[in-house]
Amino acid sequence: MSDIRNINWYPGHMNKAKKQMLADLNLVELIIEIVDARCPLSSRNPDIDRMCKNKYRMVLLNKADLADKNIGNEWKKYFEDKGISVLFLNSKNKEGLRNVLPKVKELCADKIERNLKRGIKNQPIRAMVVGIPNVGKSTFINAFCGRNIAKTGDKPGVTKGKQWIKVNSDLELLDTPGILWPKFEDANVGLRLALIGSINDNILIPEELAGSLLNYFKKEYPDILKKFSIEDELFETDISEMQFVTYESLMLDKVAEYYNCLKKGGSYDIVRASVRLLDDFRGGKLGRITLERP
Ligand SMILES: Nc1nc2c(ncn2[C@@H]2O[C@H](COP(=O)(O)OP(=O)(O)OP(=O)(O)O)[C@@H](O)[C@H]2O)c(=O)[nH]1
Ligand SMILES: [Mg+2]
Repeated sequence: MSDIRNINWYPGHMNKAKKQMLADLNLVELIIEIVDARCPLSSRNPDIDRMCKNKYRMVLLNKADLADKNIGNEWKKYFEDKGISVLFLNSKNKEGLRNVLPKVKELCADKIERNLKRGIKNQPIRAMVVGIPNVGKSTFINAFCGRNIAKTGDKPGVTKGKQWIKVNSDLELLDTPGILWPKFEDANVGLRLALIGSINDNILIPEELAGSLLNYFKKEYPDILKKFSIEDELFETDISEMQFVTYESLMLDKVAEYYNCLKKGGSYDIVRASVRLLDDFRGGKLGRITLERP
């Protein structure tokens, strides 16, 4: 697979968004960081701890409906061991949302008390919602405040500018555009972010992503391969004499067969099959899948 580290994907608006975020940090006391529960570490901005010192912090593991439940508990422990509060969420159907406000109040209790002592009333906690593209920041905000106020979409880069949203008299949220970092030290991080849809698909090669996903299934979720009639025997095929054939390409043939993706002459349409596979993975149709363990 070509190295995702070499992809030049960093669009200009990301640089702008990062500068904006640094400026806006002065306006808030709480950082609500949204990550994708399918890869909670890869989907965290590595700069965030450095940028958000001296702020109250919470991490929401969103899209928990798509992630593997068992591994989720390992992640919870991972963050709590670091002293970071985490909550699991499904912002799409509002599961887990009612735990958020009490957690916010608990985290910011001393600030609320200090205000009361000083006689400052009606001063809401101001929180910035941050995270990489497409993790569900805007969907969370809409669900949380019960109004469709922030624009959402199933591709990265939907939110272009910041927007203040009043949840109630106690809390105001700042929706921000997703920010990615300019380069991935670890190619697997880039791969996971591509798989969850945080990198623009236009610059990615679907067959490569799909091939990597199938390899991951082979290791971690072998039952999913069975669904595509990819049996163990396939990996015993002697491909040493065959041109352009890899185990990944053999698996992709099976996937194309399963989805009935054929070209005019009857050969497999691997690109279309790969896009279908990625869509089904992203939409949770292949089951609850987590891409990394603590
Ligand atoms: N299954 C599932 N889908 C979700 C959840 N939260 C958000 N989504 C979907 O994820 C996609 C991205 O949601 P957005 O809220 O636009 O994401 P964002 O983080 O604001 O993205 P940018 O503004 O591009 O940075 C949309 O298609 C949402 O419907 C969730 O908890 N579960
Ligand atoms: Mg958004």
